[in-house]
Amino acid sequence: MADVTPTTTPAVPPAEVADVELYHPKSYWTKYIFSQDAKVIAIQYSGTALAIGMVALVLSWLMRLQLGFPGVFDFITPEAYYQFMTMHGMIMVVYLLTAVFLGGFGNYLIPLMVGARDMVFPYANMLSYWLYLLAVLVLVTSFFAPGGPTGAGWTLYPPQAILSGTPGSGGAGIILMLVSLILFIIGFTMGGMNYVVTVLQGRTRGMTLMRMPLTVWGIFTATVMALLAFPALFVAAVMMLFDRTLGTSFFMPALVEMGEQLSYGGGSPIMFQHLFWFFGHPEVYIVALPAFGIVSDLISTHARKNIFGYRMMVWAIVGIGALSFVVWAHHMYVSGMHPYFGFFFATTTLIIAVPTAIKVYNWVLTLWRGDVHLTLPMLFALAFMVTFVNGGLTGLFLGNVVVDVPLSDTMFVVAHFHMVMGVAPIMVVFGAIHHWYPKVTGRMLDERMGRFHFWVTFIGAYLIFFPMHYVGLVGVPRRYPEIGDTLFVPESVHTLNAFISLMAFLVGFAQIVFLFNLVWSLRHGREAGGNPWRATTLEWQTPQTPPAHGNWGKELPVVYRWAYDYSVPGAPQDFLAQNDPGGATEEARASP
Ligand code: HEM
Ligand SMILES: [Cu+2]
Repeated sequence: MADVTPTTTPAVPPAEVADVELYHPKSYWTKYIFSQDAKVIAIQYSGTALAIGMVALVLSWLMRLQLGFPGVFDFITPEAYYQFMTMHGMIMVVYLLTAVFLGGFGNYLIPLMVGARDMVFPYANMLSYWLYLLAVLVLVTSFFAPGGPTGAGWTLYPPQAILSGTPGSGGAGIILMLVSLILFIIGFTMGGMNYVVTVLQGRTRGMTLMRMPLTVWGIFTATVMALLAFPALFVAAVMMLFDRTLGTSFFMPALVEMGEQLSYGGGSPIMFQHLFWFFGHPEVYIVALPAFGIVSDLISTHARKNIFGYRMMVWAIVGIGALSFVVWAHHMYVSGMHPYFGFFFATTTLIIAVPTAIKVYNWVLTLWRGDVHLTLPMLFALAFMVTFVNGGLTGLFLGNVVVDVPLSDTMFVVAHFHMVMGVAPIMVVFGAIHHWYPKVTGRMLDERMGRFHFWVTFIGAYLIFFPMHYVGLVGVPRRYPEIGDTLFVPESVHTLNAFISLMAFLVGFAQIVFLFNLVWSLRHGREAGGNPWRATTLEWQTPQTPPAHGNWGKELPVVYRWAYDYSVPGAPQDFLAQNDPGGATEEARASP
């Protein structure tokens, strides 16, 4: 083993902040509903995100019904298709994945993993959830608004997003979408501020930054990124709202619609694209970095091996986070930009492949000769690695201007981003839920339902999205509800489309089994005990499971080592928890 544990510091540094007096809930309402406990807020965030995610899943079925069997289902008009598509994309990216990784896992894991009693600003943390819920409700309202939800595509490009030809532009659809995003961002900022300050100021004694589990590094870096990226979307949403309601022209050029000169003039639609993608590209990594961190910890724990190259992993996370702010215009190669400009963005895009590849190598080297237990968290982590590398490889195609231009706006793009930021992070969400469910509930998830769910979802996702690359390569455009008997489209595409749709239903069904498992195991799951995976990180060392209010009882834990002391020779249990002072094993470890 090349990588050795940083040795214990001789004197434990004093705590960075004094132990705080927590808010003590006095009633059922303040304990479970308007709770300031990060653990309760985490469950609220996750539950809401999974619920709205189910809506997005149903919308994807409706789209697949239309694409697989065009003309059979009359109620899916082209307008409805665009509305389903827009809501599906936006919900999946923002309201499900961002919310579940940061609001859900972030809230639950940060305080526990760094040895804090709670987040630093619990009241703002509570408000964060309620604003998120409000944002979700406003979004859902748009389904029932006159004219329905917006059908502008999840990118909401003006001018078309607010022009009358687009579904949801005349009524309240687009307005509700923008208001919902604005609320989401305000809510997220309140939570995000908490995650950052808690990591920087709330760590317990001995928990140096370079001893934090990679899960915390991933969520922390993603939060910093989100705090920098969401403001771009925020101002874009506010300006578009003004364009739509007050008649300003931030993004609106002079336009003639149906022979009629509109009152707009002088604005720049391309400016919106820049603002949107300045948010939109980092958004991919806001979802991916927590996934990277979590996968690292899952692999290490379930292979009983220290993570390979911990420091490199930390710097790769931070490096990817920084680089992803200078690649956004690779989404705009066909916007008419100057080719040299495109060259710059292609270069930065390909440079990101370097730290990303480092991470993948380190995961593989962590697994290499490990004692790999094929538990469900491990299976999902492996599935993540496969799908992420797969999606990353097609990203190399799309990152190059000359290859992207013919592939742009084809189903190849849809296949690419579903692999890399749809399937891959969702695998981590499932793996993480299987891993931490025992801590949250005290019980294990049912293994048989879990394995059924895993295999159907993993193989099924490939059967959905792999053929879609081919559909795109032969030229089928994205965002088309129907391609009809277009000359260049071979018969095989129609057959595949039907096949893909059937697979989408199969995968969807497996998700219902997963949700059922979550509820069923609450009462019938096997008792988990405090540390069923024999893991080293602090959340597994709490005096109670599930952890009680304030997490740690009387004394905060003291940290003596990093999070990856697995298979330690001479250790009584094969691992040393972060708060284990060790002792005799120290020499054993020094001489491998
Ligand atoms: C079984 C799972 C899923 C299926 C069957 C599915 C299906 C689809 C379909 C049919 C489209 C429309 C393609 C088009 O006409 O251009 C689409 C778009 C999209 N999906 Fe998914 N999807 C799934 C999961 C996800 C997940 C997990 C994400 C999270 C990132 C996601 C994000 C998106 C986005 C961002 C769009 C683009 C919407 C737009 O073009 O405006 N999808 N999906
Ligand atoms: Cu991008």
